[in-house]
Amino acid sequence: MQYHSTNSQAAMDLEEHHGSHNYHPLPVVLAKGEGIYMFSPEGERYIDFLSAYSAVNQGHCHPRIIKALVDQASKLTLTSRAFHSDNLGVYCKYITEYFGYQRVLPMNTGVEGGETALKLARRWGYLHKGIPDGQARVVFVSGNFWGRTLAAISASTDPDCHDGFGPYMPGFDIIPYNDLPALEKALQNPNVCAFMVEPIQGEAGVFVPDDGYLKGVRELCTKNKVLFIADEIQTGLCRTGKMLCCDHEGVRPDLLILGKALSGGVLPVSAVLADDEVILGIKPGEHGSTYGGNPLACAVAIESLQVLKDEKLDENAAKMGEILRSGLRKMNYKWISEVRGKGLLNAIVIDHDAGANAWDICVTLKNNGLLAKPTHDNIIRFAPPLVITEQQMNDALAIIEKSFAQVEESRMARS
Ligand code: IF1
Repeated sequence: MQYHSTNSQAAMDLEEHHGSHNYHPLPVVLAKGEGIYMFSPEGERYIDFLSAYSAVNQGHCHPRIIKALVDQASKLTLTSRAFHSDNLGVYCKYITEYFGYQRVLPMNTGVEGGETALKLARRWGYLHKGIPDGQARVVFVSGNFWGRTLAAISASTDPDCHDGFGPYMPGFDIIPYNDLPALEKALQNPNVCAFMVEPIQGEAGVFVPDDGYLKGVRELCTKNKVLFIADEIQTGLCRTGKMLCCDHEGVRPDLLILGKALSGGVLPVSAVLADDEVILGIKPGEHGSTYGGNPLACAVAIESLQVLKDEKLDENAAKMGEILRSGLRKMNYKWISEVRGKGLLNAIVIDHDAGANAWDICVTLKNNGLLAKPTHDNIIRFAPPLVITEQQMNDALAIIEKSFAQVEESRMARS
């Protein structure tokens, strides 16, 4: 039985002819991952500057996480929640003490975490805020991204995510991001049960809100008896230089959604953390998932979280992020209109009118051994695994500098 293509072109051809076309990948094929690197079937080495959208914060195939996976996989992978396992309770205790919440509801993908958070919030609104049944509303911000389900795209303001999939989920209000007066106004509606927001907007293009925004969100939600739901699926788990992005302002959301690097990029694991009043609103049989809280996920998630702490990946992300942004800011090409980010969640904004194209830049970077991908046409996200060393960061900056020089050279040749 053949499990892999033997060469890159064959791999791409098979995908083209037999797979769906819901992505437009960069023309590169990977066969092996190790730390910050991925390798093609032909053995070419690439520095990963996307980290599977912040799912491999601990680096590809981290030995401790793989060991936890293999050990557990050899014992018991799935019981379903129809029965108990010998490690779900251990995981629940570990993760709730790790983040300081009373309880956790374990799910699989990030969007299932978001859906779960919204069901918990609506239920809380009916049970504890006196919202009339079926009238609960949730406030989101424009530019939000929390997945691809019909509820998630119902909240989206991005036509590529939203359009052509109606009818949409009712009960959602949209306000501008980073706008506390707009939030204060929206929360005057007594039927609002929750405000869901990313502490830094990832997909929208790494939008970092003003200092004080998260504190303001916390205060307004408390004042108006509205649940503050922080979607830390991309910003959490040391990515922005703190364990949680909310930690930069010392705020504690009422519901914390985690995913992606919760499993170190090994299998889908997500979680919603909250206290009793919120999480116990859902009774037995009212919510769940076949794989939610499976023994394999529990074992991998414990080890993935422990690695973050043992290797101090929050501090490394903060330090390496400073080096990355200052290095990028020295590359002052006129077609780079902005460099922004926090920790190792960064992006550069490309000014296409100045004669450079984000996709072409990413192809040039790929040809020079670094993998990144544009988001929203003109924004390139730079988000390497948090295990990157200073030497490796300098190597990456050298590749970026070389690539940008090549882009500039071809731009000049065209002008
Ligand atoms: C794709 C984007 C990133 C997320 C936040 C929830 C989810 C995501 C903040 C849902 C997922 C992924 C989805 C993936 C590409 C990637 C992505 F470009 F789509 F938007 F990271 F920015 N909250 N983001 O970022 O988690 O259900 O995927 O596990 O759909 O193309 P999921």
